[in-house]
Amino acid sequence: MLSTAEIEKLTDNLLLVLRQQAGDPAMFGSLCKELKCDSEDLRRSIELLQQWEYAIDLQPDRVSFLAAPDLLTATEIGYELDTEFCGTNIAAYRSVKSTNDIATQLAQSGAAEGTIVVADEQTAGRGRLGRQWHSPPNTGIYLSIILRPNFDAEKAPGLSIMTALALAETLKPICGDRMKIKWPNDVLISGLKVAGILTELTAEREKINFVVIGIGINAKTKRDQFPKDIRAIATSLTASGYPNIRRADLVRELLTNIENEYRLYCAEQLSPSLDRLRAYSSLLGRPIKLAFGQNIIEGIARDISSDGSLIVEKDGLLTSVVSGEVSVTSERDC
Ligand code: BT5
Repeated sequence: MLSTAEIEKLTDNLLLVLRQQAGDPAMFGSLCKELKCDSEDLRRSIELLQQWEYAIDLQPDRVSFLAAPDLLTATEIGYELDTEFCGTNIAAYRSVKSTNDIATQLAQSGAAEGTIVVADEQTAGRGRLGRQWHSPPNTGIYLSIILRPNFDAEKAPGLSIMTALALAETLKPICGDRMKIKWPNDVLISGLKVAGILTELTAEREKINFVVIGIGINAKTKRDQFPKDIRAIATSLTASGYPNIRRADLVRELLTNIENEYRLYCAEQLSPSLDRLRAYSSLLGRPIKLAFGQNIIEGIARDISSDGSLIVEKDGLLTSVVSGEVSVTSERDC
């Protein structure tokens, strides 16, 4: 009889074989032959798949794969993932304090570029400046990716908006023009926040050791599941009218887009992406209030520069700000 670890391996292989059959039933005998196991272990594997909520049709002598559950497991994310480095190592958890903390620990112990940490729930998910990120189970995507860029730390701030661009490219086929990027780290649907990004840098002097980019996406949260204090500003894909989301599919698409955008960024920062960023921006041309450090500037958001800064015009003068907090002050001039 196989050990638990061996059964899990067998189950992964069984899943691959069943999926390749695309709904056609597989005979027990031929499965045992192909997977080099006996029928008892095959049955244990099938039961395990059913426990994992895979829809499997089990007949006395045959078995067919019907549908995969909406789980953020390494198996589901890795299935047909076609990237070179983003997501080739996946650490998947049911519940963690913060995926950024785990990714930081993994990076400190040498994890490769592109390693991701993903969780179904966070008990201490965080945003920027110590703020909270509401991270309930079974609804969201909480993902951190480790990058080891070869450029100096001063070029790192643009990585947040680069990631927002990758998210926008991922959500655009679902949400179309309702989806916008709010500089520097939010993605909105019809003005409500559906995703946020937290970039954390570990550097010595000017040399980057590694960067952890944390991404939180509200996929299936119902409107009344948001805490009262964010209900008026937050949304999810489901709450915005897109209920048929499989989170693992979304993560796979996102990893592909992050890899593409990161390659561009390493070569030329945001220069090749500025037109797309401008088109996705929720701020350009609008009157805004921008708080950065101890400063506040009120003016018109005019542009985004190739390092990811927002360019604000006030009294004919242009100011470039690398990171901050923006609110739109009025709908006049839009
Ligand atoms: C962010 O911060 O938007 C960054 C969020 C990053 C979360 C990911 S999840 C995976 C990884 N692991 C972590 O621990 N974090 C990252 P910020 O711009 O500071 O926005 C935070 C503010 O957004 C809060 O103060 C609330 O007002 C609001 N907020 C909190 N939870 C939200 C949610 N689920 N959806 C929409 N808005 C939320």
